[in-house]
Amino acid sequence: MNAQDLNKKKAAEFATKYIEAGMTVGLGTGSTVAFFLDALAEKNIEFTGVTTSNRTAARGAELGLKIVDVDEVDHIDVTVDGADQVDTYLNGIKGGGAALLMEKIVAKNSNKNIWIVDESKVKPTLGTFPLPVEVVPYGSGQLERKLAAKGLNPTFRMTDAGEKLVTDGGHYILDLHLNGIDSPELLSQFLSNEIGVVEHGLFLNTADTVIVGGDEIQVLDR
Ligand code: ABF
Repeated sequence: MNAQDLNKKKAAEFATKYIEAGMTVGLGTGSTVAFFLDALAEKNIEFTGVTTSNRTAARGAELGLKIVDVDEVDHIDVTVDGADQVDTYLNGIKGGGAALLMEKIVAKNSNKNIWIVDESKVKPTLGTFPLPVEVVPYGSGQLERKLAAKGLNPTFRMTDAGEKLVTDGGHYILDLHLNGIDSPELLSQFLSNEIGVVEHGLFLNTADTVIVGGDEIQVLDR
């Protein structure tokens, strides 16, 4: 296992300390969360998991975990998810796994949000990781041209087969290749107001705690 995966595993295993029997737990998507699911299964903690993607639901079922959809629970005690980039304000970029829409729905319906990341994800400012934007297929070509004209360098997320990736929600992803994001708040507002944008990967004021896996575990609280 390489150093990055080891650090992901460390953060994931540390996060199980926050899970108590009987909790409803939002489960994110990605390889760090996969380590978290494995660790939870090993601890045999009785909880109800709320999924954020078909992949997480399938993995949870393989592990014998109780996994439901977000509308099957009346509240979510805590959501544990990964991230692609986190800044010093605990704002983040998510969606590298193309699950940002359901992840944001679950996160915004959670009493507490914990992100588990390896130390390579933590940066002084956001933006060197391409910003995913989930868009309605109809009109996405026009939207791509508009975002390109704004200098946001959009590219469609493609599958290995060379086709536009279709998310669990039936949408496309435009990744914005930015050198940095001066004002995440302004960019978030701009994108949210664009017709055809379903959701974007700027998760601002969302994470309450970020667990960073490295030589030592770091716990960053908002
Ligand atoms: C998911 O975790 C996505 O939002 C994000 O892209 C991904 C990070 O993946 P990994 O844990 O594999 O680095 O929540």
